[in-house]
Amino acid sequence: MAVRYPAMTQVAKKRLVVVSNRLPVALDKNQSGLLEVKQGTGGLVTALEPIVRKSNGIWIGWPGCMVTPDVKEALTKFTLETPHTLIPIDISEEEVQQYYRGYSNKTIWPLFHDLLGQFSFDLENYDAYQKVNHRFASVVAQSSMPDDACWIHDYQLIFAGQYLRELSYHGHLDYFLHIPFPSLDLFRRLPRYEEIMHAFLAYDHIGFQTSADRRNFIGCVKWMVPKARVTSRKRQATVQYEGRDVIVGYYPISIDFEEFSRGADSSDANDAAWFLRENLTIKHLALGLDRLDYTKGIRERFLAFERLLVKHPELVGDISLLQIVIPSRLNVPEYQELKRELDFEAGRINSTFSQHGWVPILYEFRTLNREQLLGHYKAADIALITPIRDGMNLVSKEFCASCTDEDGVLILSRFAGASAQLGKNALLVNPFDYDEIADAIYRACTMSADEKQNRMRTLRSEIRRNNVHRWVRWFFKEESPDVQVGPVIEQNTTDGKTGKL
Ligand code: GDG
Repeated sequence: MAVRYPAMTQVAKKRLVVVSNRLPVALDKNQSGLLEVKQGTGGLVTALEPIVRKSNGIWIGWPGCMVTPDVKEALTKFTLETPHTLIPIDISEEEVQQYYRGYSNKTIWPLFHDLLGQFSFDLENYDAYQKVNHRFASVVAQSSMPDDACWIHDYQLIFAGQYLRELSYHGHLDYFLHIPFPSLDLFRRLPRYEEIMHAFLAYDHIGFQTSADRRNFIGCVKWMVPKARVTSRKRQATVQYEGRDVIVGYYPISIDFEEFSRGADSSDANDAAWFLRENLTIKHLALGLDRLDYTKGIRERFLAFERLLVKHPELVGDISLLQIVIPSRLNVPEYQELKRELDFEAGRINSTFSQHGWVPILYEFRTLNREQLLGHYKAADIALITPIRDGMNLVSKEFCASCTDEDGVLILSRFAGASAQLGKNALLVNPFDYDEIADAIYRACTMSADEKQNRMRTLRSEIRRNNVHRWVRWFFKEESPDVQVGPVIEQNTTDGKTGKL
């Protein structure tokens, strides 16, 4: 008979132990050379930080640097001022190279984003990945109690659950994958895939971003683990494996809608938006905002924007693409190469089309502070979000939440997880189809105010309802989503036809 670990309900009543590659903080030296700990940014932090605090919980992760005595001291001091505890994991420079830049980012990341061309495998990196996962598991085992709710996150820590089991951890283990899960045909290219699959099945509850990811995973289980018995219900599948039940569901991550909406109406955000538009003489501002990553389709977006200028010359001088690229993984050669490509394409397009007082692509390689981020969302008429593949894409949701005047248009890739939820009222595009993107931008520029408002109002109410707080409750089975969010939805394609994914 299948063993059932204690069911994870009422998460608020349990102490939450969140485990992720990075701690939710950033460490920086101030002007006097003293280490300062600041709240980190990004979706995971925004989503989980308040919940970990509320449960007096623990967050276990790598601080992004060696755990020296002054790092420990700074983290302890920070922890004393907050109700939750941060526990740093020490990872050597060589391990960062192999576990993080190597196996996590050269093997799993490209494969899971369907990009076989970027994918490579190295046994030493795989060994280091397992070793570091084991270290995470040991720290979790030492720091948590069986009654805690232990929630492990993302592709860097697939093996942590299995090692916890080997360390005789009997508590309930939850896992959430933030990136897509590939099809069987791709997953089977991963050397030693049986070991990875076995590691996944050590968890009690696995969450994916979309129903397509869950379906891919279940397809792999059926093919690779013939001994497993799978029963599927509407939103959830159960895998019976080695005498245990593993629940497999999908829970599209979201954002704190109210915080973005309120923030976008603040005077700071409005000033930042005004400042941004003040010196631009254009009618339409399209915004791209992405981490430097080849999955985000930034180069393809530049080429699609170039196509727009050729196809619709009446927009020359009237529209610019403001592309913010946030520096990321700069120690990985592929990312350095991508940066060079982007610099080249932006330069080439600008030198071809620029006119006195107008530049087609405003390209900035930097991080924005919160007010600037909100100001950029607020100032933009169009969000051009065209990843080649993306687990969810929070920027698309943040843009809509910040669009309090309901006058913005969201252009979204069909291959972003968010398209399953937002596809009806966004203009959906294929990131490789430059003509389709060009036409969608043209359509956004010529759309009536009424249509913009209807679309944006519906997008905002969808995100308001299914916000990040609901995502957490939904993951822990305390609440259901407000609507059916699966990939089989009616979608308005950019030419107005209706199609099914
Ligand atoms: C992974 C998956 C999935 C970005 N630049 C600045 C800034 N950001 C914040 C955004 C947003 C977050 O970072 C980026 O989230 P995304 O979802 O767009 O992308 P990934 O970083 O690739 O995240 C993704 C996500 O996990 C969550 O599950 O959606 O598919 O790849 O929140 O606002 N924030 C500030 N300044 C910046 O310059 N303050």
